[in-house]
Amino acid sequence: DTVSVIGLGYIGLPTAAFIASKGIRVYGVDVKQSHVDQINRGEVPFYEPDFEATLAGVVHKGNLSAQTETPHADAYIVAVPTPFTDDHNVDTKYIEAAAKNIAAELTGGELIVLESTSPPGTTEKLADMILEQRPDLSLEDGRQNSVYFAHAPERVLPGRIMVEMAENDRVIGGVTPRSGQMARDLYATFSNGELLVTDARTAEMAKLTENSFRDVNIAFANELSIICDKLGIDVWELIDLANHHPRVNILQPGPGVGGHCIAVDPWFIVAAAPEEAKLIRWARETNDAKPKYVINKVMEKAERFKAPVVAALGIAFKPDIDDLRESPSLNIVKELAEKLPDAKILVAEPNVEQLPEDLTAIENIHHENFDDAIEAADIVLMLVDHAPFKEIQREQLDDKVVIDTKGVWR
Ligand code: SAJ
Repeated sequence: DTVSVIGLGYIGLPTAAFIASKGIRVYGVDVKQSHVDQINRGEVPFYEPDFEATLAGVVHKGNLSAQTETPHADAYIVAVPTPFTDDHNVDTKYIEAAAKNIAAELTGGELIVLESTSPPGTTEKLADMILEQRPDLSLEDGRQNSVYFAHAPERVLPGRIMVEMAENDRVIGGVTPRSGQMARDLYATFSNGELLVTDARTAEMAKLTENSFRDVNIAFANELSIICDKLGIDVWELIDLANHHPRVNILQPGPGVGGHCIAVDPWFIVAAAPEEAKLIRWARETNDAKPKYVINKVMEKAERFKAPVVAALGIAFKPDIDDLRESPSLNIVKELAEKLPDAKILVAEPNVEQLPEDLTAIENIHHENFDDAIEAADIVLMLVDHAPFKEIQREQLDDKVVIDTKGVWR
């Protein structure tokens, strides 16, 4: 049996490597030639702890290879981005492109699994797209010309992919009963988790629900942090205390919610049921408003300095990763530089060698190691609780104005 994984990003590539590690021949497909070349050399094009050895192993054994053309395979896994448009609707252009390429290869009997996070109904739409191009194929179970569609949303946490890819339970939704079973068999090759089979729409909604749950809980924490600021209460201590209750588990406040999932997926629910999804929308807006609150706080403190030096600690979207995409901290730093043209912003991000170009292009932003940045600073702004920042000594902060969005120095 052969498997083709379409889209070799944070999710597609580890999935391809895990399946290949079970001795199944996997063809990875990606639009980016440089990405394909890198993978064929056994190199991981992004940072993920402990993944490099697994990838190199399956590539050198010949079980995984990458290419830009979609080949014929017995099963396809589609793991392409599903970004949202300006009006918060899903943009399915990458799914459409994958559908077109897969459709041309099908002969009947194949399984096509959508892994990309998608609004309810997308897997059925993918099936429609393919059948439109290939009216000779059928969606009915058990015919010679049948093709089978399922949704199996990924749930791995970047940074813990090697563990979670193998151990997480998976929700698997078939468009038909047989397709759900076939997808379950495919995932059973590499997953030790429970494989829970349902229909495709429920599986799509389950993924959106999980990330919305987290978003709503973080919004609760972020709102609490603003309330506590006003009331002069330490929100970190408060949450710690409340979480001792056996049925309370509040997440942590911060400078906002970033990444490509939690800040996106709830919008798919809102778009599907705009009248009904009130709390989910409000939570999203609460988290999106948090960076503004942090910026205002810095501006307020900066008033007493003529040309303040601000040490901004961390611009990744969460701790101990190098991923700067959709990062609230990065946006805070950018906007501060613009709003405080006389200030000098010293950005410390130990997980990257260079700041991204859109930051280096700004005159009053400089990359600095965190000790020197703090030393030179009037205002120390803690944005991401990276492990090395936890080693910073209290004495280094004497005489500084400290704004700690992560409760590192409570
Ligand atoms: N954050 C907080 N407070 C917290 C936890 C997180 O402010 O207590 C912030 C982070 O700093 C970050 C954002 O939320 O900016 C998202 O980080 P995250 O660690 O919660 O999640 P992601 O985006 O890395 O991964 C999530 C995971 N989903 C859930 O935990 C329900 C992961 O399992 C999913 O696979 C992933 O989304 C995805 O791809 O959907």
